[in-house]
Amino acid sequence: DSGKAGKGGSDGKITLGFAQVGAESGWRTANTKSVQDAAKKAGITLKFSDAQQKQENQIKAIRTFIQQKVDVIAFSPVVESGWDTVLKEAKDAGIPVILTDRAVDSKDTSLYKTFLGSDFVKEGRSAGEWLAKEYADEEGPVNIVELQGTTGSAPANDRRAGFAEIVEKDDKFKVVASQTGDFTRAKGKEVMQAFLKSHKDIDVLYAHNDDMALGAIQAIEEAGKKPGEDIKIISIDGIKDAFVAMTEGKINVVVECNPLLGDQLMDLTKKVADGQSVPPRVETEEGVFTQDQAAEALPTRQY
Ligand code: GZL
Repeated sequence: DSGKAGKGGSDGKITLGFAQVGAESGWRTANTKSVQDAAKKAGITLKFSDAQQKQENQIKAIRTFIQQKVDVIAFSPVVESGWDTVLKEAKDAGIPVILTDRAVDSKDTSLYKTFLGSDFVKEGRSAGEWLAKEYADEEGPVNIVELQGTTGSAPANDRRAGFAEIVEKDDKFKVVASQTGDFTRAKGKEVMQAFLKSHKDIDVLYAHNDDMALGAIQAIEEAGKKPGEDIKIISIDGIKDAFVAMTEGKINVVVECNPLLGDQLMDLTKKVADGQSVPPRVETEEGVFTQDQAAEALPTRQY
């Protein structure tokens, strides 16, 4: 065939090439499972690659999908920049691209059909708004340390910006340290250990994801402090382990970031493979959970 994206492979089934970031966090593994389960349910043939959080591996995977003449390509860009060349190659090959979870900073929005995922700036603002309420009656200073997500990634950039937008409104809030923990438990623990060594009076940890918060909790306890009390913790994602930590009083608030994008992705894939137009932006529904809600919500959590 002309290699144009069309009704699908020889068996009439649509083939989707999915280039995943990696397996760095509980959120990511839940996201992968959601995509794989949804593809099966939708009768879509899935070609899946794990880039171990390296952009060059994601670019290689996309090039392989192009050579294999898949019908649609979807991926979660590990960082925002550096995608225009390979996305142009997909466009020239007539293969439509769907962005899931994370966005790219390409100026040319014709390089992808839609972006399905959360609004990370909103998530950052929700984190800041909880903090502002929590300390409304205190004059401060409130010393904050921040564990950032993967450097250059949309969630790290936007969660930082959204949080800063709110806390910068009141100069009692001071971000005394901010560094990447690369969204992993191990790195989150390591960086929190360093924060604890260089700052004696930390009041709050703002972690861009639960895995780094859970790693940091180990460091805080090993330093003889009480997470959730001596150091309040704000986290993002909403994986089960974070809800358990809230029931133990170790995390104070979790801003949900929904990884269960599989079904929506398959619906968009079918439409795009069929040449139908789709909305340029599909935003995921998600909430905010405080400690008092954790026990009741825990049994309902799907990831
Ligand atoms: C957010 C996603 C982030 C999660 C992390 O949508 O890209 O990557 O917050 C994951 O847990 O590693």
